[in-house]
Amino acid sequence: MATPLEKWVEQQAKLTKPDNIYWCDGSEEEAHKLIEIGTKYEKIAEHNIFYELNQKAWPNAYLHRSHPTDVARTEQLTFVCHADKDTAGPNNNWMEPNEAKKLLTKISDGCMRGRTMYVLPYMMGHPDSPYAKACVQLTDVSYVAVSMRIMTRMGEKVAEKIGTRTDFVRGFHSVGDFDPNKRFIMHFPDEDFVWSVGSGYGGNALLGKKCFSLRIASWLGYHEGWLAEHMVIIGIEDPQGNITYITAAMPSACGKTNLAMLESALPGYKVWTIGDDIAWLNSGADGRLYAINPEVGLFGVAPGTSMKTNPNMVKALKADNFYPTLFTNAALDVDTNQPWWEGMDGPVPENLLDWQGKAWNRTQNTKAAHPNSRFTISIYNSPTLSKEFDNPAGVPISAILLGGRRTRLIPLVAEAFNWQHGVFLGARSGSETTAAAIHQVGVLRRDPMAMIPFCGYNMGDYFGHWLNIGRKLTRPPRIFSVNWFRVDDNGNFIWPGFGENIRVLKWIVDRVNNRVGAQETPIGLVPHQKDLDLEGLNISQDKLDKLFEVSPQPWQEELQDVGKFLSQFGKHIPSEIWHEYKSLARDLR
Ligand code: GTP
Ligand code: SPV
Ligand code: MN
Repeated sequence: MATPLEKWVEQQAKLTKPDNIYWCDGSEEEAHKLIEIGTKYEKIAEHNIFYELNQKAWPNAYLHRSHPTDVARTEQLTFVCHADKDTAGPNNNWMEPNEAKKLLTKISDGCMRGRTMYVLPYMMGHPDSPYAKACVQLTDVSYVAVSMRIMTRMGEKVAEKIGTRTDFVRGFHSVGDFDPNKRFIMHFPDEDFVWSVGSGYGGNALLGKKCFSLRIASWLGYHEGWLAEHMVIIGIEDPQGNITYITAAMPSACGKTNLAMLESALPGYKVWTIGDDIAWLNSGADGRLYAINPEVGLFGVAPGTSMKTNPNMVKALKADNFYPTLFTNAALDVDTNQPWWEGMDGPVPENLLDWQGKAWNRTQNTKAAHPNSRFTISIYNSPTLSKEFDNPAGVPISAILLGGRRTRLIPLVAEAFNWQHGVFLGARSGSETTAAAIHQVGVLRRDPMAMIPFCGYNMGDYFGHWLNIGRKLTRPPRIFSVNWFRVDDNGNFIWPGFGENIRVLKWIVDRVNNRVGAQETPIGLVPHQKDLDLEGLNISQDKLDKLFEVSPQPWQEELQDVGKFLSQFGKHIPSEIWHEYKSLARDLR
């Protein structure tokens, strides 16, 4: 008798007609076999799927060049198919589920012809965690199979665990023919099912990540009383050896991975990594909020990564890795066979191929590495991995940071007055868009809690859910807004960022431990400058003042934009949010 899992695989194979079906066991040998196949026999556009890099300088590392149209998430092609549009909310594209399936059935018919269907059983979350979820993804490309093995706990044990059960999360993925007109990333939240065709890119194709662990999981959390968030999880160790755990939500390409692996510029402080992208948050029996990272890999932005900005990541990438490391759409230094990207240490190599494999030189007005080029690496390679990483209970959270990329207005750091005020602070957040998704870059958009592309249901209800979670917590984390990206009149970042961000984290740790006071402004509590350790930094007083300035007029304009955004959600916006909105509008007058 076939199990429900076997039946499902068979059904999908009948539709997509692969030449072979291969059940992955998740072993190291298997990963190498898949890499070999991808290196020798499989192509995307004109390139083999994997290309072996200099193994001495970058052990176990391979370069992958994606289809040129397939370099970032495609939010306009991403749908959340609830039974009704109102449940999906104005924050999501929506299609009626049966209509969506009809469309995808047509597109997927025979799409795996000539290919192998890989069956990937994996867990999101530590298997001993009550919140862990057993999942199975099907895919027709070795790159995705190998990536999923790095990013998730993948292996045959998961298939055994599923056994005859029906309640596993299903992900169907095919790269199809990469035609953007036949590219869709569709979510069926009521069936724990994701169906993605036409793209091999990270967030579109590694279905355990944004698709399941955020869009579907946020909907599960809404019903089950927990939160799935686009957040870093770190422990901050102070010179006394005490560790304070925090999470931080920041939109795509706005500094999460760098924060997660921060090398402290302040002596005695150390940051321990638990997660760099996704946090599942549950209330604990002690009235505190606990966080786990459902992933086991990092899918990081390459450009800007260097010994100066993120030495821990460079060490992780260069370590003799047990798991393979993949570089996607990086440039290639022909003379040394090493990957390269803008912002890497050292001089620009003489002989570069750009991310599409074409000869490149620095007189060209283009980037050699794609601005959204990435690396995929096991979190176990990180020299900063927390000893709590595999603790299935998670870590208790003392502070939640809500950040964004704001060249103007938003101060370096501000603390919310309380949980409700903090939820409003998150709801009014915005960020300037980046190359992580295909759209115009550098445009301000509203992005509450960094979840606008990832909240799997009506965002108005999501704010209500945050408020409810706060009511359950007797010792809620404090909520802070942070912004590393404010610029001066010449367009240069005022704050040095990266390892220096520890100075802000130190203030936050001091606040949650009631060691320092703060200054009240209409938007929240900002530091007394004397309480910020700025020793050794060279920022002029007027620029420093700018980092904390709260001037009413631009804030009133911001608030108008926020009001317009929130109004779209109509009756879904909780009255508490409008209450906070009005009280800020009043205080700014
Ligand atoms: P996703 O993987 O898309 O979720 O991105 P992320 O939020 O993890 O961002 P990441 O840390 O990869 O940083 C994105 C870009 O911002 C990189 O080019 C970094 O070099 C840059 N960046 C990160 N932190 C800072 C900072 O503190 N200051 C400045 N100026 N840039 C930063
Ligand atoms: C993001 O865009 O937020 C990422 C990359 O972390 S992806 O996994 O593609 O979503
Ligand atoms: Mn991310």
